[in-house]
Amino acid sequence: HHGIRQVLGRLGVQEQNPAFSTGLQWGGATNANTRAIHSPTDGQRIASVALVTAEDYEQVILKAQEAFKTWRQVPAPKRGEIVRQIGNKLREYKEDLGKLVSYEMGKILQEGLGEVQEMIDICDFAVGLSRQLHGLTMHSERPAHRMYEQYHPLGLVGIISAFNFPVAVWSWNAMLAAVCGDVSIWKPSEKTPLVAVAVQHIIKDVLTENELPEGIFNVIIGDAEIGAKMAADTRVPLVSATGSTRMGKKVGEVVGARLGKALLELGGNNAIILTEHADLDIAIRAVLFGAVGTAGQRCTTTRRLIIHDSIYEDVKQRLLNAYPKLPIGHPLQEGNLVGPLIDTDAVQSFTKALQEVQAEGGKLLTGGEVLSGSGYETGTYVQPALVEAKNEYHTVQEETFAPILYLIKYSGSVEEAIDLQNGVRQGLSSSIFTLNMREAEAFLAATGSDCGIANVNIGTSGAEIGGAFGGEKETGGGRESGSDAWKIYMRRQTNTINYSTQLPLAQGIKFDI
Ligand code: UN1
Repeated sequence: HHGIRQVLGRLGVQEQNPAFSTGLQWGGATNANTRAIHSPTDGQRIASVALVTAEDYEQVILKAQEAFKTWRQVPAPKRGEIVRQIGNKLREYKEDLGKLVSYEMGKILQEGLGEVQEMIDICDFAVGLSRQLHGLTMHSERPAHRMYEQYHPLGLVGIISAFNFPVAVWSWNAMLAAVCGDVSIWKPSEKTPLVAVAVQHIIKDVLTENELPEGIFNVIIGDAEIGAKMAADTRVPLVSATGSTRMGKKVGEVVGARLGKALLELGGNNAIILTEHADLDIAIRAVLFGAVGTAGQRCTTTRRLIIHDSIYEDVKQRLLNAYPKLPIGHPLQEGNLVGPLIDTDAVQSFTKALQEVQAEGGKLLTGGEVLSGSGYETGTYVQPALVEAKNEYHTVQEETFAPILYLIKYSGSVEEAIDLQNGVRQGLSSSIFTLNMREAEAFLAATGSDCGIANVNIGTSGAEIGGAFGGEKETGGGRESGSDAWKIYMRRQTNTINYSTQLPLAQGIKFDI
C-alpha cells in the first residue's frame, strides 16, 4: 500500500523501535513500555516504539555530556562539514522521508517533501553559518586595550518538537546547534516518533563514517513527562520547545525557574488582511493554502481573514466556490490537497470549536463535517470550515489546530484591520494583501502588525528558512532557523585585553594606594 513497507525498510524503521539513540547506540528496545503508532491516513499500525525510562534518560545525558567535550573542540567549519554530509544524505532519502512524514503525520506528499526540503535548506544554511559565527570587536575606552566578543558552544540543547512538523523544526534547531558546537537531545512528538527514528539512522551513518563520538545527536522517545524532566534538568542549558501555548508555558516556567534558556515557538492565531486594494486572484490562492494546507495544522495556518466590506461578498463567494471542491483524502494519493487530522481528539476539537462559535453567534457557511465512508474510515478526515465571525468571540481568540477559517469584516481604514489583526493573544504570523503602498507600509510600521512574521501579498504560512522564525506574545518570543537565530545556541563572552604597562580603570576611576 503506497509502498510504505519498503520505505520503512530503506529508512531502517523496524517493527519494534528502541526508545533512544545516543548517536551510534540504540537502546531501550526491551523496555516493556511500548507504544504502537497508527497512521492517521488509514488507521493502519505502522510500527511500535519503546518509551524511555528515567535510567535511559540518564544514560543519554551522560553520553551527550561526553560527546560535547569532543564536539566543542572540533573547529566550527569542520562541524559544518558534518552537517553538509547530513544534508547530502537527506537529499538521497528525500522521497522516502517525505513519504514517511506524509504517512505518519497525514500531510500531503507535496508538503512532506517540502518539509524534507526545509531540512536540506537549513543544512545548507548551517554549513555557511559554520564559517560566520561572528562576534563584534569594540573600541576600548582605555589606551592599549583591546575589546571583543566571541561565541562559544553552549552545551546540551533539548529539542521538543511537535507532530505537525515532525522533522523540519528539529532540524532548524539541531543543525544550528551542531555547527555552534552543541550536542542535541531530541524528544520528538510521541505522535510521530517513527520519522525521528528514520532521521536518526541517517545521522548515525554520518557519525559512523566520520568516526565521531556517540551522543552528538541524541533522540529520546517519550511522553510529556520526559519533556518535563528535560526542562528541569540543569545539565541542559537550552530547551527549545515547539507546540501549544499550554505546553510552552509549562516548559518556560520550569526552565525559567532554574534560569535556563528557553526557546519557545508556540501557538499562532494568524490573520490575513484583505483591503479594498487586494489582488484577489493571488490573495484567494494564498488564503486557501494558508487555511486548508496541512489540514490547518501549521502553527502558521491562516485562521482569520479580515476583509474590507467593499470586497467582502466577492471574497466570500470565491471561497464558497472553492471550499466544496477541495480534494480531501489519502495524502499519498496524488491530487488530494487535504489529508486527515492527526487523530480523533483533533477532530473533536474541530467539531467542538464549530459548535462553540455558532453558539456565540458565528455563522457556519460551509464545511465542518467529519467525513465517513470509503477512504474515510478512520474518522480523521474533515471538511474544512468557513465561518462568519467576530474577532472578539472566545472561540476566535483561541487557536484550534484544525481547518477553520473565520471571516471577519472591517469597514474603516487599514488601521482598523490592523487593530483586529493584533487583537488576539498570539503573535506569530500575519499578512496583508494590498497594492496600495500606504496600506502595506502601515502594516509593516511600528504601529502595524505585532507579529514575528509580517508579509505583504504572501500568505501567513510557508516561511523560508532564511528568516528568523517565531513570534511574540503567547507565541513565546523565540526565534529559530535563519538570520541570527543561532546566537541563542551559544554563550557570548566579552573579552578585554590590556597590553599596556598600566592598569587604567574604566570610567576613569582612581583607586591608588
Ligand atoms: C510550524 O508549523 O511549526 O512557515 C512550522 C511555515 C513552515 C514552518 C511551520 N515553514 O509554515
